[in-house]
Amino acid sequence: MSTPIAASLALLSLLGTAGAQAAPTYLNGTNITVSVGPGTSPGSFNNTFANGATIAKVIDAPSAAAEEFHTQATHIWFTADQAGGGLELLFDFGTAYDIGTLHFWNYTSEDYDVDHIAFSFFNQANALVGTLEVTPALGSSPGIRAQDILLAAPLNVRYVTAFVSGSNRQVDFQNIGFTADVSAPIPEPGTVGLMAAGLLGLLSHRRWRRGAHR
Ligand SMILES: [Ca+2]
Ligand SMILES: [Ca+2]
Repeated sequence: MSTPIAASLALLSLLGTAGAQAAPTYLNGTNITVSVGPGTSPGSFNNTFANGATIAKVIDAPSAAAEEFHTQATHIWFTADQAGGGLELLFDFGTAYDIGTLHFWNYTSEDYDVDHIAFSFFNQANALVGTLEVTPALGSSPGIRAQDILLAAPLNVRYVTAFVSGSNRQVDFQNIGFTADVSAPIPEPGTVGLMAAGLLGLLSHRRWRRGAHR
């Protein structure tokens, strides 16, 4: 007899918690993947790449606040053959996230640091949902900490492409990271109203039927 009321209470409880945010997640090698994209220009990874086996060095920071030192084990160095060339990185988050902060650990001097990053953001269906051009700062020295770039959008991002380049063809950096919340579709106010109206309709219909059977 109380089933419709229980259902409506459960719905209200669900709506009440839908807007609550869990703590943001730092995305790194434990929960996302990275690979070298086909848009990478002709060039050389010098001595830091091992034919792609070590590209995960760009997502190995344990947290957004992590400090890294510039060693063969921690960074990627790419040299494009021609001006304008660069390294394309493809990130897969595995599920959709709303990105809150972008983190970039750059090299510490102009001779080799990254001067430009062109980001493209794609949703679960691989549709483009945003782009961003970044001119990153030099990395701190000697311990390299991330430059944090706050983003209000894009939302619902699963795939990210980053084209990383240097004005002198040199690309050297430690990590790219993202702080993000798992995307949670929240019902539109109109939808909530319709759902509530539907429940009320169900309740009154039950009452009407019970009354009719008396
Ligand atoms: Ca690293
Ligand atoms: Ca530079």
